[in-house]
Amino acid sequence: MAKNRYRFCFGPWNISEGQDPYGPTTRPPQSFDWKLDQLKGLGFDAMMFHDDDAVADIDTKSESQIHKEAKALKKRLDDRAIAAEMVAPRLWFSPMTMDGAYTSNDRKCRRYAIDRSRRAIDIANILGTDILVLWLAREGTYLREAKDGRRSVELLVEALDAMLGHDKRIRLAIEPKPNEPMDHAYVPTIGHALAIAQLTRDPKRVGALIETAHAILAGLDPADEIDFAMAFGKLWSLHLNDQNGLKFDQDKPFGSNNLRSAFNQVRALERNKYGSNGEYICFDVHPFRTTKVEHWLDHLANSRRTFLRLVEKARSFDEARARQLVGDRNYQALDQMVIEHLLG
Ligand code: XUL
Ligand code: MN
Repeated sequence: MAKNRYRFCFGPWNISEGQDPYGPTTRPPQSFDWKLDQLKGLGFDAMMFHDDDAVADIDTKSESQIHKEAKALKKRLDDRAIAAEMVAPRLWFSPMTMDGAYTSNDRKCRRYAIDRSRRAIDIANILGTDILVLWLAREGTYLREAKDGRRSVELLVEALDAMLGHDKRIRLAIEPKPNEPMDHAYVPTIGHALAIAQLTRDPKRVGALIETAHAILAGLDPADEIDFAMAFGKLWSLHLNDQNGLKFDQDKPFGSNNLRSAFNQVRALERNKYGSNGEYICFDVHPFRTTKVEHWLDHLANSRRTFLRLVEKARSFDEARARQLVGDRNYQALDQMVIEHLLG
């Protein structure tokens, strides 16, 4: 396999139990330590954390208790030589985030969201990462008349400014998603994320995370989203997975639905040298609901394997011949060349 600079990451939620809105779990829960112990053997280097993956029941704990538990986790990570890739405040479970977090119509709830984000930044510091991921799960509406869209942009900027002010080194990576759980989200695409960055007190420290499935849900080509973010030097993290069209967020294994699109995502990462500043390839993938316990980790191993095989495919693609065909405007031959290359 070609030598490569890539390092890999997943989150504890990616070893999930199979629950969906219409039925219970299909696999028994596993402990966090067990998940941590699987990571290296699967060829992974880092774990990503929601704030309450790092410190359970975070809302019930004092600041000093939170710091103490985060330090204990850091030691467990160090003992296993596992890095923390990012921390993300989970702003979609609490009753305080029922109607949005930073854009809630209730001032007390907005205050809660900002305070919790500050605590998540402290945890990131302790775990040794400067990346706070913001998936803005409930920043949107179930019905448009419920919120003022212009005011919501101002509230988002206020919240980002409070986070940037809390810590001079933290970088905010916004993870856009157009819908689910909301009808319409306020930050559906990378363009929205990078535009909102410009309104903050320190645009240099506000960037983005692209998730394949989220881009597809927005009707966009994930490879174009990657090129766009990287043209601004703003792709600081990545959630590769797959998605079969405009449905619920499926988080399928990378390449599972559209191998050609996966190839083009890898090509975009290759041409932009993603990873050369230490960025990780994270797989935000879930096992199929039907998965047996003994096959529970295969979606992670398979996503990584498919990714590395596509790196080889990207590197062995006949670029000179492709340029010739582009010059000759012979896109029919180019199309077939890609198909033949993927078929091997
Ligand atoms: C939701 C999603 C999240 C974020 C982290 O669709 O992708 O798991 O990646 O909060
Ligand atoms: Mn994600």
